[in-house]
Amino acid sequence: MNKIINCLIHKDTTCSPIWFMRQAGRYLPEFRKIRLGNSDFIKLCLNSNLSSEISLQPISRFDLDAAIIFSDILMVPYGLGQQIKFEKDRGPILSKFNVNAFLESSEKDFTQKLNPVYEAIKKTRENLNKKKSLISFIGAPWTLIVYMLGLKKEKDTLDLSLVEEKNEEIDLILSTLNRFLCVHINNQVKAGADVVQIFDSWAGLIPNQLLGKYCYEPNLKLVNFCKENKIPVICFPRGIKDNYMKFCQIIKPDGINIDYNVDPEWIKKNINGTCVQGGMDPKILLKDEKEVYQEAEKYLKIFKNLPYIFNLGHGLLPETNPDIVEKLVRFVRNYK
Ligand code: 1CP
Repeated sequence: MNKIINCLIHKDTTCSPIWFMRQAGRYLPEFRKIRLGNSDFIKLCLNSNLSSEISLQPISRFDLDAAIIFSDILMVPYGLGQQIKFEKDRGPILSKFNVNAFLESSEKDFTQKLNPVYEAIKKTRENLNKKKSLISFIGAPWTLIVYMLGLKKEKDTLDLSLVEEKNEEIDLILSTLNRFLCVHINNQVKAGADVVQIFDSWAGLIPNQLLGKYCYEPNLKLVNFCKENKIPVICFPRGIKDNYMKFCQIIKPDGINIDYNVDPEWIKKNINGTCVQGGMDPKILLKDEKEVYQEAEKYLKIFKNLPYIFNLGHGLLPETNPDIVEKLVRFVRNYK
């Protein structure tokens, strides 16, 4: 049994397993080299040899307990017919959403379109030490809908009037998306992934009175699907502040990733039994070594003798120096 699953499921508290969100990405020169020759990001995600190689890059460098498959949450809207472009410094741009084409999508076509992702998982699993987890992931329905319908305005605020205007369309999309996300989870697990992380990166934009409908309910359905299929699942409802407590009470995931605005002492008191993951601000990794160790120690101390997976409160930043990542991994490993 590997350390991450032991921690998530059996609540083993004897070690803190470690991995990082965005551990396969732009802070690594070997990733940038591949990216330079592959300007179409979606095509890169669909190149199973390269995406498996990228998933394994951080594993060759650092003593981590998990690989995360190199893919993107937007592969699901892609599989459901939307065109996606990534423009430098602008983030993803999606073609206009066509509700009829979306509702008529077939599971067979979807699986076929995303088959290279599953092939990449197979290849990665074959080349990964059995003691390490292979994490697959999905975007939660709300976060995907934010991109699919372009609900975000400048400066990462929500266009609430658009949400109200599209209320019925969003309801229709939610149930269909849920079905395809379950297919995607299932396909990834069949290919060899042993943990699922659900990224609800824009949950923090949802007004309080709509959290039930757009965050809790869709996450609960997906977590229950994972539980029925005995797949350990970690949720990351980024930015929901005090509602992390309610989220855990309602959804009861195996693991909860906290963001860096969550007070770790507060979460420790308020969610008994759930394995906590992450928390440390990725910006700290741009500071000097001493500060990095101090901050890491803060989390390790607070969660000592509790099921805790070391990670960050969001992904590693592209400016991060890989040497500090290596030092941090060693620090966490040697922490007693
Ligand atoms: O080289 C590049 O320009 C691409 C940068 C990049 C990378 C490395 C993107 C574009 N996606 C990824 C890979 C990725 N995305 C992974 C791979 C595995 C790993 O973690 O190492 C994962 C898990 C994701 C998930 C993802 N994509 C999320 C959820 C996590 C989060 O960051 O909140 C989101 C929101 C996306 C959308 C996305 N993909 C890429 C960009 C620039 C964005 C937009 C982010 C935004 O709108 O701020």
